[in-house]
Amino acid sequence: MSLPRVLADLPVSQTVLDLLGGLVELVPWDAAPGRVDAVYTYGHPPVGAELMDRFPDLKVISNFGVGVDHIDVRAAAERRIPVGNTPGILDGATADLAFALLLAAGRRVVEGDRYARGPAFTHYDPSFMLGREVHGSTIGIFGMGRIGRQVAKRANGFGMKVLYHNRNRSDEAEIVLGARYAPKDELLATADHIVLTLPLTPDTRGFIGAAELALMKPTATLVNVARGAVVDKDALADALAARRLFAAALDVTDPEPLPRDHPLLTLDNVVITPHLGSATEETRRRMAELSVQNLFAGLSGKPLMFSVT
Ligand code: 8YV
Repeated sequence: MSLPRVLADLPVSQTVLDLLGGLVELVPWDAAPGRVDAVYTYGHPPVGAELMDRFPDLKVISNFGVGVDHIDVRAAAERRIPVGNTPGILDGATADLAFALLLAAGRRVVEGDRYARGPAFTHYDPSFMLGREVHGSTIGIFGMGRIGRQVAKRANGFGMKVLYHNRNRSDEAEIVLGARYAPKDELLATADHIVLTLPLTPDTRGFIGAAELALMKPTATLVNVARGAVVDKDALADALAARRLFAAALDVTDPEPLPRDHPLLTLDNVVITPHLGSATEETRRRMAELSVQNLFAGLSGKPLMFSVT
């Protein structure tokens, strides 16, 4: 009997290859129509209805990651193809990175590193490279899901006042983490540090644009560990260049990478990381395990560990 054929968004990591154990045949993304039993994806390129129709034998789409904005989930549901993802296991790592970025933006860590390595650093100056305080300040979190709650937990440790905005109120955020729900505009106008942890959906595309940036304090920072398209990158570059915003830290951009001539890449008050939210050995290992479990479950017609369909 031939092995199940899995269309894979290459390169597939060695960890995933080991977990697959030679039990499937990986076929490249641009494979010609023919028998394909599953799709294994890392968040890019898109998985749309056309691809599903090109491979009518699909039994499962398994995503290495929690965000499935690149998959047409409705088209998959209509075709009864389960879509697996990896929620719950990457929240801590992603919240850690959000905090690393918040501290980096507020305290000018990356700018300072660049400076300390260069010839301009000749002596200590007490009025030099002043940042914005993190401890005791107000954090505003857009998106109070699992990752947002982990960010709030870290904010508690820093003695921050926590505001959040979400489609639904979160009892856990309010009762356990002491977060206060705020309308979008109030959160924008009040927070010293804003962290985006919300999924990309038609409703959240361009969620932070020129109007929202104009509401933020000029002393505020913006951290995005969600998806790049949640923020209007041109409006953000304008605000940062004009110092209408103190700093931004972006783990995600739209597109990734940014076009080499984009103004965000030239500004000192921006920190950019290459989509590292879940990038620790431990978390990536768990993501590999869960995504492969989802894949094998779908291939054998069993319920997935985690499915969004
Ligand atoms: C992944 C992520 O690294 O889970 C997500 O939604 O953004 C990251 O953890 C990404 O999906 C690419 O694999």
